[in-house]
Amino acid sequence: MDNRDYARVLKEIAALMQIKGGNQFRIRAFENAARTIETQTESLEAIIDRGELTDLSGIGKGIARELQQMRQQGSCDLHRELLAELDPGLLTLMKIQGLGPKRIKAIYDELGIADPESLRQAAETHQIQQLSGFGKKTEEKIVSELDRLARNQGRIPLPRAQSIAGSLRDQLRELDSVDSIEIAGSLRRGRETIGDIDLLVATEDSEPVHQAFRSLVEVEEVLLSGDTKTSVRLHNGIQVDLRTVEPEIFGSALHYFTGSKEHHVALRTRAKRQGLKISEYGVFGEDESTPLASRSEQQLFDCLGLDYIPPELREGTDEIERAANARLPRLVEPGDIRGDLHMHTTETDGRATIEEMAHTAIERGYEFIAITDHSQAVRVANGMNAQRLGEQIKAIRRIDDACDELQILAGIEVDILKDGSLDMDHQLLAECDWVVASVHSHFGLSAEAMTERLVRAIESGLVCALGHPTGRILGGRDGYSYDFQTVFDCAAKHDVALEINGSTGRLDLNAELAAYAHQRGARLVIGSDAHSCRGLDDIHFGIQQARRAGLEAESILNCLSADRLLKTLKETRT
Ligand code: DGT
Ligand code: CA
Ligand code: CA
Ligand code: ZN
Repeated sequence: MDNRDYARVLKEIAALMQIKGGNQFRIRAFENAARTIETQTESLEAIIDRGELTDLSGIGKGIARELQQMRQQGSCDLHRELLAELDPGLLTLMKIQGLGPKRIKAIYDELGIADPESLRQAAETHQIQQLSGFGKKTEEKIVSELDRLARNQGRIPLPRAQSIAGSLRDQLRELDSVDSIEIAGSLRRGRETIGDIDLLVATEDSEPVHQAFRSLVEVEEVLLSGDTKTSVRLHNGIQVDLRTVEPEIFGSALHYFTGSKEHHVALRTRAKRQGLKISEYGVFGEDESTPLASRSEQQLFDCLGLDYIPPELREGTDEIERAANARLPRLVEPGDIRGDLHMHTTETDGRATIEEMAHTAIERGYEFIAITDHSQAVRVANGMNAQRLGEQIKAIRRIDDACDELQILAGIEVDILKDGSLDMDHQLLAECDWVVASVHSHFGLSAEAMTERLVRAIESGLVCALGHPTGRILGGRDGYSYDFQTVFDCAAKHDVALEINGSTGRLDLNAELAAYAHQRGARLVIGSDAHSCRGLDDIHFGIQQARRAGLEAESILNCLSADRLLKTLKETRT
């Protein structure tokens, strides 16, 4: 979670207490604490980990306790209790502009409304304008706001934005006047959700580029268009900004439009001390007409006396200090990945056979893969019972024997049942080379019960990795709650890897939790969770989140050679 997430939860708590009719001082305290966190330039998690939370103005012991719990569990009891007592739908109502906590309380108290659908009905039948303090205008505003929320459900998941941006980039790259083109902004940094897409073009002749961009078939509406910037909205509602610059300043412009804003603030502060100025036009010393660096990002960082900072680390945390001291991690790269340990085949819900998956893996240059089809508890996926797994293991061994270029491991994605037991005969699990254990049901357990459930699975001694460890659906369902520290520590102790699942709907673990898991000493594994040959590509999203987590190849299990992987597994599973 970043500082904004912590601040948001505190604000929601304040609003929920207001709706419930809580103590005004306490409500004010939560609002003030949220403001303090929002204006912090340092990562709140670093402050929590140093135990310096209560040094911040407006953060007392009580609020500090909630924040620490959020750090450990991703959520806090107070927030959960308030939502359980009132209604989770209230969180959506809070997104409606013009409806502060006081008005939501009035609607809730007078009409018992706590969700957007009932609110729409009440507004359309003119019950809202009859409440004291509400008028016809407010009622109309509520309806149009509900429409806006329904249309644009906030930020776009990274994988979706990536495929749209990639296609726009590839079309524009064809133009004669385009020297080079890059995706910038939060998408280049690999944030898991994207506000809008930013494209940057180097060109000597910008007019035809803007013209072509405005005329793309994907474009619904041109929001603004000038010599250097065009903004459009696509038919799918996504906004795209295109900027054009001269090739001489492409590096500094790319750096500028990649962001983040927080990274820029920190970098400018440092440059100022060195008597330097940074802008999208370059790094400047005394002479403000000729830049000292501007053509490439590498030049720019060289000029500032910094190691090159990869875009994934440009979030304004501690990357600049580390770059200044040659202490940046050597982030894992696609070429470091030697195999993929999470994929499905036609045996359950995949669309390709074992042979087809193996063939694609060879084309990708992998040394090994594991076939991990579902166990029977996942009935919708046609999960395997013990007999089918037995046959599947034999089939995998047979295909592996006939295949010299690739080591194909016999594996399974076994379900972790409600009580933490594994949905498969233990003998057969022991026979598998690789066992991913995942939760696919009973997401609503209490944090305590979920923690016990995961711990029990880890302690079985049969599991090699925990699959998509939080169960969140990107832009959809939140992950289940449990005590991350307890589970990650337990995984570290038992040499069970935690997965960074790259499939487009998940990105799970996310970067923050992956960094935390690493900090707790757990090993990570990056999996595509492919359900087709093409699905193997999704490993890239997992790699990108691992990079945002600051991870190096040596922390990642599937960067080992096949021999070392098998040796490690043998040592840890007996
Ligand atoms: P997003 O679109 O909300 O996911 O996040 P970004 O980071 O893509 O932000 P966006 O699209 O507003 O701007 C792209 C980059 O341009 C941003 O990361 C840094 C740079 N930038 C834009 N506006 C400002 C600004 O007002 N100040 C500074 N320092 N940089 C800016
Ligand atoms: Ca953006
Ligand atoms: Ca933008
Ligand atoms: Zn799964």
